[in-house]
Amino acid sequence: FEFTRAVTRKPGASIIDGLRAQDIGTPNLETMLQHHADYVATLRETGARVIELPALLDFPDAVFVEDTALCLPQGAILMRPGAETRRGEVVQMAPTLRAQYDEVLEISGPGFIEGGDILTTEREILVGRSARTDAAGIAELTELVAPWGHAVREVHTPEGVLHFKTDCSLLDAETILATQRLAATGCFDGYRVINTAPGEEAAANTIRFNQFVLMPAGFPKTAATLRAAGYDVREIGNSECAKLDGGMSCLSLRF
Ligand code: CIR
Repeated sequence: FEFTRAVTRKPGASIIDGLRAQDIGTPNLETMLQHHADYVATLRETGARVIELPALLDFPDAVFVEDTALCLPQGAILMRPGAETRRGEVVQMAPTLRAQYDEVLEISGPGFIEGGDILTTEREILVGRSARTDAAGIAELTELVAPWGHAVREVHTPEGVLHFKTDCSLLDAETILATQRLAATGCFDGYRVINTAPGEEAAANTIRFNQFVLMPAGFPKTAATLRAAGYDVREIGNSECAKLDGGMSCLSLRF
């Protein structure tokens, strides 16, 4: 959770066409831009360098850069999104990562995998199978990261949940914030787990970025729990990204 760099991409007018499981309203670009600026400023406040890429109007979900790659200390791996409309975002991200890393590998298929299904902890890489990430994608990732000394463990994303990390996030070397429905599967046995408050499941997607935990605003019970546990919590507006099933982790690549 200690990072010197992050990559983000500005939301553009086409976000109104972004993918969503359920239509709960059209995202407002102005509001999303404000939230996004607040997010980027908070990352920068930690001293990290944030590379902000321009909006990509041809790809309505391109603001959710996390799904395009997995960034590890040894190198980056370009993903192969299960969502067909998102596959082209990877090519758009590649040059930025090639400029930052000596080694950039890629998932070439036939499997699929999206960054939102991957939780990297100090000891392993957890990958949730989901509607976007399949066994073949996970198998290819496992092979690619083995020479770098990383072990991959396949887990399951709960039914009806977009990505594994929609329901969890890493808070520190051994602590994970998770919804009860995900923690109940036992996938975090051996870690310390803090549960989101009942009714605040959407607070589970946070990021620990250097000294801060960035979490979506509007989940006071979970925020209070995290503060009581000693975390320096920053609440960022997420109302517009939430309409597209997006949250704190989706908005950046961190390394
Ligand atoms: C999608 O359905 O792909 C986007 N609307 C949301 C992606 C969220 N990304 C993430 O959780 N890493």
